[in-house]
Amino acid sequence: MENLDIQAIVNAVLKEIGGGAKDPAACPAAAAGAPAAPKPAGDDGGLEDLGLPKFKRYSGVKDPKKPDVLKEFIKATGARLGVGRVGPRPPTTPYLRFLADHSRSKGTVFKEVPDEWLAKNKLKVVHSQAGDKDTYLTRPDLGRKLTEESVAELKKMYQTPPKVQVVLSDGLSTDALLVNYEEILPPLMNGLKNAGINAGEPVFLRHGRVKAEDVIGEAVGCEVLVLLIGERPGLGQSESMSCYAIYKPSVAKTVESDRTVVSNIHSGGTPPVEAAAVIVDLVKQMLAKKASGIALTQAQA
Ligand code: B12
Repeated sequence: MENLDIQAIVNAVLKEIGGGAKDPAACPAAAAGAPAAPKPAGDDGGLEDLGLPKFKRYSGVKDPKKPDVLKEFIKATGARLGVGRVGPRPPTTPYLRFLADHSRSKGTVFKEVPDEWLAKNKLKVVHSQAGDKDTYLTRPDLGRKLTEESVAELKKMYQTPPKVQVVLSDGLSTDALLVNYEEILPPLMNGLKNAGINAGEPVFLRHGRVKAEDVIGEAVGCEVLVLLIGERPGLGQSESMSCYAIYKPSVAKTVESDRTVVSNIHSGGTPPVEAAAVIVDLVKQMLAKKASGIALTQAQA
């Protein structure tokens, strides 16, 4: 079948879906105060992007007993509440949204941080022992170690150890780094500078896991290591970043409870600019108390 024929059929179906509920009372989404099902973008286009914020609050419950309560529930969370059903199946809009979110999550895990982006941002690159994405995903242990060359390079680069070292890593979400970078890194580095804290040039760790920060910290010899890494994506949030900070990182001595986590950094959670301020304050606390993780919490009590 010709492409044009297929497009004509798709457009006819989309028109049908979009033109369905003319009476607002007959449209459960409108009744719950949530946006109605997406309309076709036009004769030459398909559906609007179902990842748009307006479709996150979709309600498909027919004749809700308490529309106000339902509206509040839906407003309170990004979880897929009250999407409705058509017989035993989910309705088309939430089903397509699920597929869209799922592919976005898969995409961000498998995507590589482009070399051009690293060059543009003048980031020095170090490598974990996971040589490619497949190895990274199937061998978490290799993501926690650095190649010998990278360790040697770090030792050479930081012969005079900085007080603080910032490391960026793709982790489980490349988009988390690409999307949040410009709003988190400059304010973080400026904040450290303004606080009179000597920070080394940030480096990028490809295919990194959290524990690799111990290896890098030891090689650099810094007092505090701040790792900004892509979080495992969820079905609704694929651009979230975490900060795992540690005082005096050491491969042999560091335990998980020594790490302090600032999670959920993205525009819909803790905005990256705000997170930068939180991290600067955290670093100050770590340097003052000479501790991180649970030891820091105890020292602050
Ligand atoms: C996956 C996950 C886990 C997995 C980690 C397994 C794994 N190998 O991936 C499991 C189920 C084991 C886990 C356990 C815990 N987790 Co958890 N976890 C997550 C999650 C969903 C994603 C983390 C991620 O993407 N990391 C990035 C990838 C690249 O890291 P990784 O190297 O592959 O894996 C390491 C990290 O995930 C790290 N890690 C995971 N959770 C935590 C929690 C703490 C406090 C620390 C220090 C490290 C840590 O441990 C892994 C091994 O080194 C986040 C939610 C989020 N939005 O970030 C919560 C999250 C980080 N976890 C949290 C908590 C509280 C815990 C536990 C303390 C729960 C408990 N009471 O036992 C434990 C502590 C585990 C630890 N390492 O010390 C909180 C941290 C809150 C905070 N700010 O302190 C988060 C933010 C969830 C939440 N919203 O409450 N977790």
